[in-house]
Amino acid sequence: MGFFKKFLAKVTRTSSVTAADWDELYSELIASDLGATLTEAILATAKKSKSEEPIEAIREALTALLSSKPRTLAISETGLTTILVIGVNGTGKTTSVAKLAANISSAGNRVLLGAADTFRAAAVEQLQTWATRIGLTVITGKTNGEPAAVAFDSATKAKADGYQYLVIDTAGRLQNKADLMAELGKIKRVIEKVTPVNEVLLVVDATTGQNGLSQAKLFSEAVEVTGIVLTKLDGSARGGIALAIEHELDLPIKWIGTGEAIGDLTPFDPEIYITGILDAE
Ligand SMILES: Nc1nc2c(ncn2[C@@H]2O[C@H](COP(=O)(O)OP(=O)(O)O)[C@@H](O)[C@H]2O)c(=O)[nH]1
Ligand SMILES: [Mg+2]
Repeated sequence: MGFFKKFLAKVTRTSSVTAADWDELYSELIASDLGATLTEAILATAKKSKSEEPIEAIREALTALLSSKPRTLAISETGLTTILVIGVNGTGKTTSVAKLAANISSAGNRVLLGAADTFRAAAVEQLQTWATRIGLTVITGKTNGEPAAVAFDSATKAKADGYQYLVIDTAGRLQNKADLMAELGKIKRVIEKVTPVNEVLLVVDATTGQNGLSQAKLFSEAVEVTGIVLTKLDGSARGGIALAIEHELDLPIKWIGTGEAIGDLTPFDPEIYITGILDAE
């Protein structure tokens, strides 16, 4: 991060910005996974305001690009909050389900887990291992069984036993994209026969850059996504993808993943994020 650092240092030191400086900034922004459209919009703002306070102007321009939708988890009126976690394979769904459940349960809530990725036995085992460590119960089904059946069983159990939260893990791969999207729609409808789905969190791997943006588009066309969990921001990711997703899809990033451990999940704080991008404090 800190895409603007060199540029801003130059702008503050000298009164003139050369064409080469703009080119350099352009390349920096593109390399940060912001995408061309967003990069051009930000540059236009920066160019207009170079004689004033460039940092503040850019900070405002960046803030305006973020979604204004709520970032805190929706809370159910029925007493049971249900969270469906979706996304492409390997993005960090199962890990994020465990991290999120640990976070919610350590705040004093009763949390039930649903292992609706029935396509790989390893996925169920992975969630069970996490659940044992954090002391939670997981509802599972047969390998290659109906994911929607596991979702239904989880919802029924959560409601009957007075749980406050239900977090459901799903599969990221099926025969094809259409099948996956149809399956996710079915899972959601089946849960809704028992209890409302309050959050559909899409997990996006920040290291996949602009590809993460395409995934977010695809999933949000199929299901009503309510928020993003942006994982692997501890790696080589440049983090610009967060801004691109927020701006282009108006989807709020609710959580960020910053490592493989159970505690490596933090609520997304736009101010800290933008300060990180500007690296100006
Ligand atoms: N560095 C890092 N690794 C992560 C993060 N989230 C998940 N992972 C790793 O990414 C890999 C895939 O995660 P998994 O939860 O199995 O993904 P799924 O296929 O979407 O369920 C695992 O090795 C995780 O430990 C993160 O925030 N940072
Ligand atoms: Mg998984």
